[in-house]
Amino acid sequence: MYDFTSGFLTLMQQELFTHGNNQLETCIRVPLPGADVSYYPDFLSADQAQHYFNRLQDTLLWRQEQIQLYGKQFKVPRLQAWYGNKEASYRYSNLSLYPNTWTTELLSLKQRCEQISATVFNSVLANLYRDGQDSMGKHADDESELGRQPVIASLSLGAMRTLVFSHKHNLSEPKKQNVKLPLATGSLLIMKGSTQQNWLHGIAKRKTPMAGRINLTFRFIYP
Ligand SMILES: O=C(O)CCC(=O)C(=O)O
Repeated sequence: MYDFTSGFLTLMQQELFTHGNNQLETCIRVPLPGADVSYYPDFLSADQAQHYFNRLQDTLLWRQEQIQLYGKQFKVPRLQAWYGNKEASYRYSNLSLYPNTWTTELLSLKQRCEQISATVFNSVLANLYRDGQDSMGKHADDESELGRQPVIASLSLGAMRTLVFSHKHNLSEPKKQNVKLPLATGSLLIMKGSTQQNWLHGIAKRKTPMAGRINLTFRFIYP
């Protein structure tokens, strides 16, 4: 049984089930009201996770984008790369991302994520957090091109970082409403159903020195 040691998030339902290849997969349902979130701690072995981390760090076309907020330009506090099918361009925070062509590694990870989630993806946003100072502000993946109830498969590689969920509507005691989920290397988080309608999520900065982390979020973009 896992306990993510935060707020009300103590009761986890753990399931073991098999896939076509007869591999046993541990799945933990994260009990967020009005959300559908599952955590697979051992989606990749430690060796596989290290292999993919190195390959993706070395080969993806990383960029530090600039976004405009309140009329000012800011550098996004992490590196990013967008890959996918030709039709899958993506807009957020006044930023337009046009897809690079799939790499072998991304295609093979996409296939594994599709199998486990029984979903088709046509794109992936890769984020490289170079150290604890890199972060992602709280947001919901609720852009119209993702559809009303998107399925998002989020794969973590490298240093452990904590994903913080905050409820979008119940803000009476915001701190208490935060649910923290440490994401281990090789783990997969699947968000679906009404998760993006009801919850924000983000990665906070950390003061302590830490190694790099890559996160991949596989998505389906409606052209
Ligand atoms: O790095 C993470 O785990 C979060 C990534 C994320 O929220 C996103 O790409 O929208």
